[in-house]
Amino acid sequence: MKQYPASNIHNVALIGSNSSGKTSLAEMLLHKAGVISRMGKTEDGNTISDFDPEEIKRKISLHTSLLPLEWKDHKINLLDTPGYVDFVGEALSALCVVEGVVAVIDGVSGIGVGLDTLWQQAVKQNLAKIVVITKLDKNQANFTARVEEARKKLGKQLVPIQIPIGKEANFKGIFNLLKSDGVPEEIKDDYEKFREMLIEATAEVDDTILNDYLENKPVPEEEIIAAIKKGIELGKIIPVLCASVAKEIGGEELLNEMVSFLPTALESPFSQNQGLRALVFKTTIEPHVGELSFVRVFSGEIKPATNIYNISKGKEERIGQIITLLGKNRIELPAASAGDIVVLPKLKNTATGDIFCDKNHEVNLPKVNYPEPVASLSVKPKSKADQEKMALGLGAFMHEDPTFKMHYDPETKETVIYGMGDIHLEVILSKLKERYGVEVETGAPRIPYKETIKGKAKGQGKYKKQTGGRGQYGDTWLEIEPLPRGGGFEFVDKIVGGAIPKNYIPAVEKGIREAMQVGVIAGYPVVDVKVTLYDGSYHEVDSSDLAFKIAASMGFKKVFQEAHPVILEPVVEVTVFAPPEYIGNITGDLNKRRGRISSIETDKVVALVPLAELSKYATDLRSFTHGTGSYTYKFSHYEEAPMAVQQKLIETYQKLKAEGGL
Ligand SMILES: Nc1nc2c(ncn2[C@@H]2O[C@H](COP(=O)(O)OP(=O)(O)OP(=O)(O)O)[C@@H](O)[C@H]2O)c(=O)[nH]1
Ligand SMILES: [Mg+2]
Repeated sequence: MKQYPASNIHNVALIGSNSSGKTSLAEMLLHKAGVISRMGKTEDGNTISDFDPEEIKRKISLHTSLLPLEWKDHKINLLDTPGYVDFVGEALSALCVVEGVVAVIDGVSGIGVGLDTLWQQAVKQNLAKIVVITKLDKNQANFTARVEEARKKLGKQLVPIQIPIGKEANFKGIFNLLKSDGVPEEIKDDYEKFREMLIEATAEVDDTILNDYLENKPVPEEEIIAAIKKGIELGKIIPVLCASVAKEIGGEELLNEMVSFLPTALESPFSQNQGLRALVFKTTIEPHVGELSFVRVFSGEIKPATNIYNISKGKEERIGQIITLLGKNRIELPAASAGDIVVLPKLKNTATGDIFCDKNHEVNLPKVNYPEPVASLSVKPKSKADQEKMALGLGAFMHEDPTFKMHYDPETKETVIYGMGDIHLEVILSKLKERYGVEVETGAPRIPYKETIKGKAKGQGKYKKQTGGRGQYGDTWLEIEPLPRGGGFEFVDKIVGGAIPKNYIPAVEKGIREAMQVGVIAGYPVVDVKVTLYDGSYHEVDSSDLAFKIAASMGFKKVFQEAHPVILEPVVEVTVFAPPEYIGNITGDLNKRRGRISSIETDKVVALVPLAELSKYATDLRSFTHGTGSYTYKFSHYEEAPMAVQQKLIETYQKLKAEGGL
C-alpha cells in the first residue's frame, strides 16, 4: 500500500448499537473499493473485520478492527467498532484517533442501545459525523420514520442528502437530494419534503443559499456541497445517507461522501505540530503472534529501523517493521506518515495510552476516560497447577483491555476479575481457555466482611502443657473493648511488677494479631478493637514465645466472643445514570437492595448500598432500563450487617468448621 500525505487520509470510526450493521457495511465498502473480491457475512463468520475466533463464535464484534482502503487517491482508515455496551472501551479508544464518525442506524429497529454514549463522546470531541440508515431492504424498514426518530434523539442537525427509491424488498436505489432534476415519480413527495429540509439547513450556514431560497431561485449543487461541508465543520449539519448491504446499495456513495465531507487527517487539531506526536490507542497480544501496538501518528513520521521516544515511559523504543492490518492480514508499509494509523509489532516498553514524541515536547493528545469496571467474578483454576498460567493469561488481557481488571485479594485468598458486564467476563474466560488452555471455576466474589465487637469483656487465656520433658506455659489476662469505626487495632501493655517478663510481650501481641486475621465468629478479619494485657503469669523453664502466642490467641478468641461480636459489611456509594423515565424504577430497585438514596436528579441517582446487594446489578440495571442505564461505585464505609445476614454467615462458617473444611 502506498504512502499518502495527511491531506489525503481520512480516519473514520464506524459506531452504532449492537447489530446495527457496521461490520456488514465495512465489508461492502472494502468490496466496492476493490480490497476484497467477495463479501463475507457476520453470520457466516467470514468478514474481514470479525476474524477473532470469539467473534466468529458469537457473531458479534468484540474488538475494534483496522480496515484501510484506498478510494479516489485517498486512504480511508476505517475502524469498525463493537456496538455491544460491554465492549464500549474499544469504541472509546477508536474515537480518540479519528476525525470523523459514521453512525450506523438499523432501518428496522432504529437507534437501539449503545450508540448514545458514543454519540455523546463524538459530540464532546467535535468529531465530524455522517449517519447511515442501513438494512433498508428488510421487512419493516422505514427511512422516514428512522430519520424522524434520529432527529429527535440525536439532533435537528441531521438532514438526509439521499433518499431511498423503493421500499423493503423492492428497495432498488438511492436518489441524491443535491440534484434538482430527474426525480422519479414514485418518490416525488419524499423528494420535496427532504429537499426542503436540506435547503433550509444549508441556508442556515450560507447566506447566498438563504437569499436564493427566499427568492425561490434554483440553488446550484456546488453551493449546497460547500454549505454541507461548512455545516459539518460547524456541527450544524449531519448528513444522513441510505444503504443496504444485502442489495449492495449505497457503498460507492458512502465512500464518496466520506472523502468529500469528512475532514482529512491534516485538519485534525493535533496535526499542527512540528516533530513526532503519536498515540498508542490499542494493544493486542496473541500467543505465537506477539504484541501489536496500534498507533495514530498525528504529526511527524516513523521509519523502520529507527528509535523513537516513548515519553509516557521515559524510554527509547526500537522500531522494527511498520505494518498496517486488514482485519488480521498484515500489509507492510514503507513508513508511518503524519495522519496515518499503523501497527508496530513487538515493542518492548509500550502500552495502550502511551505517547511517542520528541523528548522536549509537551504532550497534549486526546486521552480516553474508560468507565470503571462494574461486573465482577471470583475465579480459580480447575487444576491447581494452572494457577500461574491463569495469572499470566489474565495479566495479558489486562494489558490489552483497559476496561478489564484482575486483583488477587490476600484477605479472601481469591482472584477476582472485573469487567464491563457479564458478557465481557464470559468472553475473557473463554479466551483464557482457548489461548492459554486454562479452565476456571467461577463464583460470586466473596464480600470482604469484617468482625468487630460492641461490648467490653475480660478474661484469661492460658496455655499449659507440662507432661514429661520440656513443657509449655503461657498465661495472659486480657481486656477487650471497641474502637470507633476505622480505629483498626490498639494493643496496650499494662503488666506491672514483671507478672509476664518484657521479652514475652511481643509474642502476646503477635498471638492476638494472628487470631484477628482469621476471625473468630465467621472467619472474617477483626477490626476496630483495643486489647489490654493487664495480668498474667509465667514459668522459669517452660515459658516461651510460642506458649505466650498461643495463650494470647486463645484468650483473645474467648473474650471476643463475650464482648457482643458483630459482623460489618462494606457499603459503597453508587451513582446510577439513566433517562428520566427510568429514575423511578431505579430508586425503587435500590430500596429493595437496602439502599439509602442520597440524591435524585432528572437522570441520576446517588445512593449508599451494601456491596453484597450489588451482585448482578450490571445485568439487572441493563435489563430494566433497556440498556440505557449505567453506574459507577466507590467504597464508602463499613457498617453493621443486618441480623439475618450475620446469622447466615456465622452458621455457614461454623458448619464448615465442624465438617473440618477449615
Ligand atoms: N437484510 C440485511 N441484513 C443486514 C444488513 N446489514 C447487516 N445485516 C445483518 O444484520 C446482522 C448484524 O450485522 P453486523 O454487520 O454484524 O452488525 P454490527 O453493527 O457490526 O454488530 P456488532 O459489531 O455486534 O455491534 C447480521 O446478521 C447481518 O447480516 C442489510 O443491509 N440487510
Ligand atoms: Mg460488528
